[in-house]
Amino acid sequence: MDDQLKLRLRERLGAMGVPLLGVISPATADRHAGIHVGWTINRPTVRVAQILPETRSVVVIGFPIWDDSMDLALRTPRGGWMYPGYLPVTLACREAAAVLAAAGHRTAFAYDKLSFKSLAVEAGLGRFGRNSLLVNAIYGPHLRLGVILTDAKLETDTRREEELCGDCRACLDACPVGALQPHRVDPDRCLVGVTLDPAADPARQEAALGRQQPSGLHGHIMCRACQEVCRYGAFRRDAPGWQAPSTA
Ligand code: B12
Ligand code: SF4
Ligand code: SF4
Repeated sequence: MDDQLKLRLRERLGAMGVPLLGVISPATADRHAGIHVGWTINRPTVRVAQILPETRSVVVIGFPIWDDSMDLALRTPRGGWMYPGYLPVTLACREAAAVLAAAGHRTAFAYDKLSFKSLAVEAGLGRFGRNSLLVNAIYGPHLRLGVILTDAKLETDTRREEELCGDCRACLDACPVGALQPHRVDPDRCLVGVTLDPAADPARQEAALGRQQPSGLHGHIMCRACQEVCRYGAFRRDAPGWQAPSTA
């Protein structure tokens, strides 16, 4: 067990603005294999050994979102989409890989092959909110998640059992298209899902786009109504004078 290595990961990623980092075992991660990922992905999540056979630890990180620019979806010249707001968490995953490689360890990334929200719950980063997102008591749902598999044996973390949502249903009521059932989003209704799905009907896509904020660039700010109303993440990223929460 390499406690120093986990500490080093926390320090290096903390310096990049990553406050949330948890570790789970491959066995815990594998409990969430076989979940069907729908939308444009349309295949089940896999066991970690199918990505990195030597996996001994699964590192889950959460990167806070605090600015409109991090919710951008930009049109690529060839008509696809890219998401600049996912760059920081990608860079943080690479930094984690660099720290682990310097200690002689192998790493791999997961992208859409694992259920990130389920793994983040297992790693103690937060709980499933009714908005179907991982909700953390400090950062709310305003997070991007990253997962790094490694052959390093790191100390594992545990789930948090505190109930966050209580009787609240604000996100369910806030969704402009009724895409949310408690803990579940319908990707065929969610404005984000409809807009970014290349197979969606163009007229529905156009209508969905019209309901989201234009960015003035070649793109738009993705809908986040179900995040904005959440009582967690009280730092309110759009509030004047907002200051980054401490990375304790
Ligand atoms: C496909 C996808 C989408 C699709 C479909 C979403 C979906 N079904 O969850 C669409 C395009 C609609 C979408 C939209 C968005 N997404 Co998205 N998406 C994904 C992706 C690639 C896969 C998720 C998925 O479909 N999993 C399959 C489903 C069935 O599994 P699951 O949601 O993990 O389901 C488990 C839980 O729901 C749980 N569960 C279900 N009911 C209940 C009830 C209780 C009580 C409990 C405890 C658990 C529970 O059980 C399920 C099985 O274990 C992930 C990345 C990843 N690799 O995980 C990002 C991801 C989930 N998306 C993310 C984000 C941020 C968004 C958007 C805000 C858009 C954006 N700015 O990027 C919106 C939010 C819409 C919403 N309210 O959920 C983040 C979530 C961060 C967070 N705080 O949770 C992720 C993790 C990407 C990332 N790297 O950060 N997304
Ligand atoms: S992102 Fe918008 S459309 Fe999608 S579930 Fe949340 S509020 Fe509804
Ligand atoms: S808005 Fe309310 S119900 Fe929805 S995720 Fe936040 S606390 Fe839970």
